[in-house]
Amino acid sequence: MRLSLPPRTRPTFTGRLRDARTVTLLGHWLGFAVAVCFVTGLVSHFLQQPPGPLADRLPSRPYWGYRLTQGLHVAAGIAAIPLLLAKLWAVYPRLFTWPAVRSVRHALERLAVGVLVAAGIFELFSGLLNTFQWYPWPFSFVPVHYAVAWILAGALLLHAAVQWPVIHEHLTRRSPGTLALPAEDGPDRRGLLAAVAAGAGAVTLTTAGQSVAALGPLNLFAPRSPADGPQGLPVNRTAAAAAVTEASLATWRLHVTGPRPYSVTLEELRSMPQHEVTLPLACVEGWSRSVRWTGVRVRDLLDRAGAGPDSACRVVSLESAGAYRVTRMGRTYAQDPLSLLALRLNGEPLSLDHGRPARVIAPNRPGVLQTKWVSRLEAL
Ligand SMILES: Nc1nc2c(c(=O)[nH]1)N[C@H]1C(S)=C(S)[C@@H](COP(=O)(O)O)O[C@H]1N2
Ligand SMILES: [Mo]
Repeated sequence: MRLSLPPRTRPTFTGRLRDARTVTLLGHWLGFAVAVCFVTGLVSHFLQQPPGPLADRLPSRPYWGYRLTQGLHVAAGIAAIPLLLAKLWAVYPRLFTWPAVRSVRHALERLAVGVLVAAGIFELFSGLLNTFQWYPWPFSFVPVHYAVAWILAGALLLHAAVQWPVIHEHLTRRSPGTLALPAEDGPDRRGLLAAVAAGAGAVTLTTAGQSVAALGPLNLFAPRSPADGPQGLPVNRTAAAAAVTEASLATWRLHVTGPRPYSVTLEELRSMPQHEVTLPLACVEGWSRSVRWTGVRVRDLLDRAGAGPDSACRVVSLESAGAYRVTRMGRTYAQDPLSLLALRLNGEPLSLDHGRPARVIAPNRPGVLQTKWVSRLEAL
């Protein structure tokens, strides 16, 4: 245990760049990135798993809302990684503080910092691995990432409160009469901060192309290029993984339940009024892409089953197992004229991997809920 080394063998640190000012500035940036992640993560959580009474009130507009919040979530998380590494570099000498524990209060403070660091590392790296769809752990990503986010937020607030005097002092200090940084901020500190900012900016710009089309050409490191995949759109769960085959489609009909249940063939669906919308598919795993969808309005299908203008629905996929086989579409989404049971993507019939014969596409809705291979709509 390093913390119990006898005094003479403890390392000493002399670099002035690790002083309170650097630590505070880096903490300020990192805190901002973590706050963006936390807020956008909450948005994502509530759109995916709204508490009961809210399910029918979620906003289906702006149609690009989820794309924006999810893109920010992933970009801020990626930017936070170099910031966290720089911050840990700046503070790790404090691990060797001697005496290791001065008082009960000091012990609690150190414990809180330990929780903060562990939760921060866990959130950033589990999120990063999630964008690679790599789950090298035995637990389910979504609930654990969500729960640890609250631990991180609590530990961060506590840390900011305990350190408030230092934060306050270093954030308000300026050279008298000017807005310039204090004279003690020599070229070395400026260089360090500029390097950290450049690193955070570079990793963000070279990955943000996965959700920001204009940054596509700079997309060097993101696991996905949103234009790769059949019909120019990535596939998360393939038809093979979902055990949906051409054969299983041979007898396909869409069943719609409600006061006047009915079922239709694909031909019949194609002869109903078709609508065209351009909507993004915004995947929780970090990529987004806007494409043109053509199909029948969900609300027209529900109407025909005698469901009222306030009805929501349950969407059931042909897929026989899988966490997203059945999803609920609240009233605001089901009644939005942009919500389609899509049959075409960019003018062509859906490929099997994109959900042939029919899939859901709705505005401001997480990708995981844009159900593919739909076989039944149940009016609620
Ligand atoms: N039935 C079903 N639909 C599904 C899924 C699934 O696992 N099963 N995955 C969802 C996820 S996570 C995303 S991001 C989108 C991806 O759609 P795409 O493969 O057409 O790009 O489909 C969604 N629809
Ligand atoms: Mo997804």
